[in-house]
Amino acid sequence: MAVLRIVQFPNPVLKQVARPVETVTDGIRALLRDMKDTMYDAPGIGLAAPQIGVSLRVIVIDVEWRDKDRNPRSYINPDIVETSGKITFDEGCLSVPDYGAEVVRASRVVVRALDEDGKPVEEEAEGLRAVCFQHEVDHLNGMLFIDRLSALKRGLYVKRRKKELARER
Ligand code: K1U
Ligand code: ZN
Repeated sequence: MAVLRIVQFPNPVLKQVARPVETVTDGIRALLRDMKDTMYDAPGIGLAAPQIGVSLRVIVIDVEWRDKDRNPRSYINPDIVETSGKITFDEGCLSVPDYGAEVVRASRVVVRALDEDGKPVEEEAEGLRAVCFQHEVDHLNGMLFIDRLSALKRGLYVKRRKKELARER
């Protein structure tokens, strides 16, 4: 088991557009294993590779593990190919410490990706699972949930975070 350090805002890796995985190798499967360990340890319901400092298009998701058994799923090169509806959800982010805010997103998505064997998969998700897919795919595109807030709300968070970091130094 390997729990990795989660990078936090404003680390520049969180702003990068992550690179697609070309071949699903044992190295990628090992990365996904470590990402699952890290997600459960955090604890979180999803994690994207840039959050552990790896700029590759891979995510892991398990939105129900606190109520049910663990059922982690991995998605390599995920692409949201269809969206519909609207949902407002109070989001948090493991890379944006001590902050939560409401974000409006699609309530239903269809995602295409590769699985851990490199096989194409297509999945439809609704509700929290749909929100989580959008949040994680945003990470792969260098976007945080605070980038989806008003300039005022985002600005207030950024100011507070900068003060906290200055105090830690
Ligand atoms: O990507 C991340 O930063 C993980 C993030 C995912 C997420 C949260 C909320 C809405 C959409 C996506 C988290 O998991 S934050 C922690 C969290 O929400 C949670 C943790 C334990 C139990 C339940 C929720
Ligand atoms: Zn996040």
